Amino acid sequence: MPLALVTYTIWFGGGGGTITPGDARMLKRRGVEEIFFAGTPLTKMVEFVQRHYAQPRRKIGHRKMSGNPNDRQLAESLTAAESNSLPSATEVRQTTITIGITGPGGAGKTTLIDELACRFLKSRPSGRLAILSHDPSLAGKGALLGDRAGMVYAQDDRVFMRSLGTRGKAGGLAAATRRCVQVMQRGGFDLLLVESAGIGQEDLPFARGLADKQVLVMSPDYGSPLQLQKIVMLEAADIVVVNKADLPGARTALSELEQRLSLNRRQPKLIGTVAKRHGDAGVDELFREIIQ
Ligand SMILES: Nc1nc2c(ncn2[C@@H]2O[C@H](COP(=O)(O)OP(=O)(O)OP(=O)(O)O)[C@@H](O)[C@H]2O)c(=O)[nH]1
Ligand SMILES: [Mg+2]
Repeated sequence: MPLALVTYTIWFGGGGGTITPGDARMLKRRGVEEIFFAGTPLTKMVEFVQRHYAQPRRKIGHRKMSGNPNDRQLAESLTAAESNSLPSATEVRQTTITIGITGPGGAGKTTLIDELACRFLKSRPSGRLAILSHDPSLAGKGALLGDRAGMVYAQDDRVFMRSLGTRGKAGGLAAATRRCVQVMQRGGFDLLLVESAGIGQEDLPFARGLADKQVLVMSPDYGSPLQLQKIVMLEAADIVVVNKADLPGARTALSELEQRLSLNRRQPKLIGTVAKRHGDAGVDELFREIIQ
């Protein structure tokens, strides 16, 4: 799959052979930094990203970009928030519904978020959605920031997406997350979805009121009921999702989780989803729950 990279944004081209060498020259004149043609090994793309972007953040250049005209300003404010050089802003009453989405690595958080983006775009014809994703920073190598790569609906002009490296902070978020969330909440979005990096048993990424609702996404392969006793996030989640409900063991997982959650003082909603199946009824239910 051809892949184009610009500063802070990875843009995708079409399938193999869609971008010709002539197109590539034109795209580069318009500010795209690199085109990887079909057949380029992933390791080469990762090496390019690490070589060019695992540096201290540069100021965003004034390139022509598509999307909402305020998006570039927002991107610059987020860069300032990440470097802690944002001037303090007056508090505004924010109306953006903010949803924290967390869970172990690979549970399907990003796939679910993209499906939620699809439902948002359909149900709110002029609404705007923001997504803030986190990826772990590997010591000395920067972060892959790969969540965008698998997303389709998040490429829409009514969706603003930003990825953050955790920069060595444990627990699923970055030191700058709260500042970045506040910047995005001031951006006039109807809904903000914050995806944590993959978390462990002890983590509670959205503590201290960072999100209006917290969603824990698990896959059926968490282990046994004993493991469910150790996942602290099960006490804090407003919604618990068993994604990959198409896999063997999903039914058992749902009933074990139902039992586990019945011990909670507060009863979270439990939903089974198949995020990789377009139009899944479980994802519809999740969408209804988060925008309520
Ligand atoms: N079988 C099955 N696979 C799924 C489902 N949803 C997602 N996947 C696959 O699971 C893998 C991981 O999905 P992601 O959405 O990247 O998971 P994630 O939780 O965002 O992963 P990290 O951000 O790396 O923690 C991908 O290969 C998806 O295609 C599902 O409902 N069923
Ligand atoms: Mg992800």
